[in-house]
Amino acid sequence: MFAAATAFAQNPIIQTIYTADPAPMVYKDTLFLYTGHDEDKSTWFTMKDWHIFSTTDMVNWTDRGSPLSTGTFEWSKGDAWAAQTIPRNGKFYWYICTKEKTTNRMAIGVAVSDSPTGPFKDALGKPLVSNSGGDIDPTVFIDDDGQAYLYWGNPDLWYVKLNPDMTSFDQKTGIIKVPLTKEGFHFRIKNADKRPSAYEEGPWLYKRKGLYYLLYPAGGVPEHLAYSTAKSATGPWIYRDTIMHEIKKGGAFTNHPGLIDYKGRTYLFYHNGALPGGGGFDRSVCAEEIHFNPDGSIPVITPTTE
Ligand code: FUB
Repeated sequence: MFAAATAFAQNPIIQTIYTADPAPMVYKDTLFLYTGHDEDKSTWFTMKDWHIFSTTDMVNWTDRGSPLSTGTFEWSKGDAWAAQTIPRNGKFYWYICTKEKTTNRMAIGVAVSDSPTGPFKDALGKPLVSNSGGDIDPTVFIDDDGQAYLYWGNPDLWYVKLNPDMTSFDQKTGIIKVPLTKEGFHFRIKNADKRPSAYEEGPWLYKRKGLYYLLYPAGGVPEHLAYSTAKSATGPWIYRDTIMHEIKKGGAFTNHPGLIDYKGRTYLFYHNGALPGGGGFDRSVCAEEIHFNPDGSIPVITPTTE
């Protein structure tokens, strides 16, 4: 048994279903965890809905059900991939990616609710972004000056400045492609001829003491987690280091970061294949408390299930 100061649920923190692509959100006293849902043993992702869990102590988790599925979006053909929710103006905006019927490519949509647990409805009735075909893994961030940003993408990394309504973006700035330079995202060794950097997908934005952190799965398959930092939410990004090495146990070849402060501590959420029967398409969400180094860098985190 852990002492109270480090009390923590056993990883994987959700043991009733397979979950993936964790996106934590703090609202009032509660940490809400928005996840994807891996459904069965297959040779590709079988994901039809998104789920919500919540905790107030990082030990006991409450299942808040699944108030959002690909069926919520009339324009979706299927695939409930990575997503993230954020509160603003008394509403909750859940940015998702799913396959668009008309293009047969992934696109980004947004659902809205008056409550963190739903019911959610499609805010637009059409995608918010249908851009490159690599429109997956949206992450949303509101800076201290109130400007909201949406980053996403695989293999390219894109962002927009969201308007205050959170369901449209600044058309003057448009959709910006982030330059994937060696300085920002570190040169990858595997498939170096195919991609310019280690950045893969699943970006997550976080700010601490005036420094912006961009976390992301990196390095091809199997993915590890890495991060870059910048002095503004739009970069330029400087590559820092690996946060979590490739997870060998369980066979999950993807990973997906979500970093958040809660009750004076900082937690890294990620996923692996550690639940019995788990694997690359049957993943499970885990969390680790992290402690920044005095210079603001993030140490390498060892998953407790390794
Ligand atoms: O869960 C489906 C996809 O796998 C996500 O969109 C990626 O981030 C990877 O985790």
